[in-house]
Parts: sequence; C-alpha cells; structure tokens
Amino acid sequence: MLAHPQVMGILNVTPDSFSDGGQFLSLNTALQQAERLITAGANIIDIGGESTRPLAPPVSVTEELDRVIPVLEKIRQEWPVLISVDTNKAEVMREAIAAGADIINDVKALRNEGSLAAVSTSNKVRICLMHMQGEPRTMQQNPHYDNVVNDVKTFLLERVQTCLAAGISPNRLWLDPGFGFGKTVEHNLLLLKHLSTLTQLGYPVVVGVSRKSLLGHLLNKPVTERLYGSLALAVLAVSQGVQIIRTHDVAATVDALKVTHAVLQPIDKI
Ligand code: 7PJ
Repeated sequence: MLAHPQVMGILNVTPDSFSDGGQFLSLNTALQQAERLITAGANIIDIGGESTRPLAPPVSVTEELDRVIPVLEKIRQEWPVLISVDTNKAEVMREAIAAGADIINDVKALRNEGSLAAVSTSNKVRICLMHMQGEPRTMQQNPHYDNVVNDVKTFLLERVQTCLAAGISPNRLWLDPGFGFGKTVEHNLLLLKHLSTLTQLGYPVVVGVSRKSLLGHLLNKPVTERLYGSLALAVLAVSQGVQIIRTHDVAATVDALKVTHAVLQPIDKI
C-alpha cells in the first residue's frame, strides 16, 4: 500500500510571520486556528514561535517558550493530532518534547549547539532535518551551488549520518530540501523537478512551498493569491513520492492530495 500523503498545517504564533503574522498571538486565537486546521483535515500541526523571515528580529528562548508551550499543551489535551514544533533552539526542543511534541521541525537540521542532545532526550520524537544555505538574515543575497540537487542531497545525508552516529534511529528522520532557504527561483525549480532524488533515499520527505516567494515570482501575485500555485507544486511533489506537505491552506491541500493519491496508488481493476 502506498502511504497516504500527510498534511502538516502551519500554526504561527509569531507577531511577524510573512503571511499571517500577528493573527494568532493569543492562546485562544491560536487554539481556534488549530481547530480550524484539524477540522480541515490536517494530520500534523506545526507550531512555530520564531519567524525565519530575512528581517525578522531574533526571539529569546523565554519568549519562544511562552509562545509555543501553552499552545502545544492545549492542543495535546484537546485533539489526537500529531504535533510538530518548528524551532532551532535546543531549550525549546527539550521543553516541547517534555510537553508531548511528536516532531521537532528544525530549519537548522540540528546544527545549533545542544540540539542533538535535546532530541536525544526522547527515543521516539521524529526529527525533520531541513536544508538551508547560510543564515535567514543573509541567505537570499547570493545563493550558490555547484549542483543544487546534489548539494542538498549531500548535506541532508551528512546530517542523517550525524544523527545516526548520535544513536538516533533512522525511522525517526524526515528530510526537507528547504524551499526558499538560500535558494533562487531556479534552484527551487530544479529541486522541485528532481524531488525523487530525495524521496529515493528512503526517508519521508517534507515539502513546504505554501505561499512562498517562488510562487510570487512565477505568478506575480501577493501572498493572498498563491493558493492555486501552491496546490500545483504540492501535487507535483507528492507525485514524486513526497509524503508530507506543509501548508497554510489545509482544506484545499487535503482535497488535492486525496485525488492525487487515488491515481498514484495501485489500481487493480482495469
Ligand atoms: C519551512 C519550515 C519549510 C520546514 C518554514 C514559511 C517559512 N519548515 N519552516 N520546511 N518553512 N520543514 O513557512 O514560509 O519549508 S518558515
């Protein structure tokens, strides 16, 4: 049986995220949004307390914990959904795991001090290792690769090896090429075209293209009008074996992936 693709709904609890910043700051608003995502069919809720926008101000550990942990605890109490925490801080990882997070989603792929030890406090939490070239503040200035597909693959395999050497079981690892993180439009398109190079590695692959500037460039449309483009890329990704789509628009993505999956799965009757 081909696994059904999973939809990871984005729950930003930041005042400054690029497309929905500031809307979900209070606990109640965050929970209402979580409920909307779950009702729309999200399998995973990805809670983020720090924006990775190039010009976003840094957030302290305490501030990030205050934003993320109460929301995580409440969702854990109320719904049986998988919970992911989008963070690159070891302290936030530790607290999130202690509060019952199922997945740590790290745009730094556990390269920050203490992160490997933090995710090792559990022997079951999943880890999404994402590729990023450079640092959020400067990553879009002049991204360069010899061969973007190969370079991203090599980086992710190196991070996998580091995790395995630290005793993390391979079935806990997910990979993500990190669309928009130190990549030109052409780099993003090449990665999208060759996603099977990553899915062939045998780890679940996550793709997050929802409303991103790649779509803005291709469509010349603002963030509020990038849904159809986002759906096209989600379908292209899943047709190459991607198992998890990270998105703001859960209901539309769930439908798009349901019909995609119906075609992709083995059909016995001719
Ligand atoms: C991603 C992410 C992504 C994973 C963000 C945004 C920017 N985590 N966190 N993959 N993007 N795993 O949502 O536009 O692509 S923040």
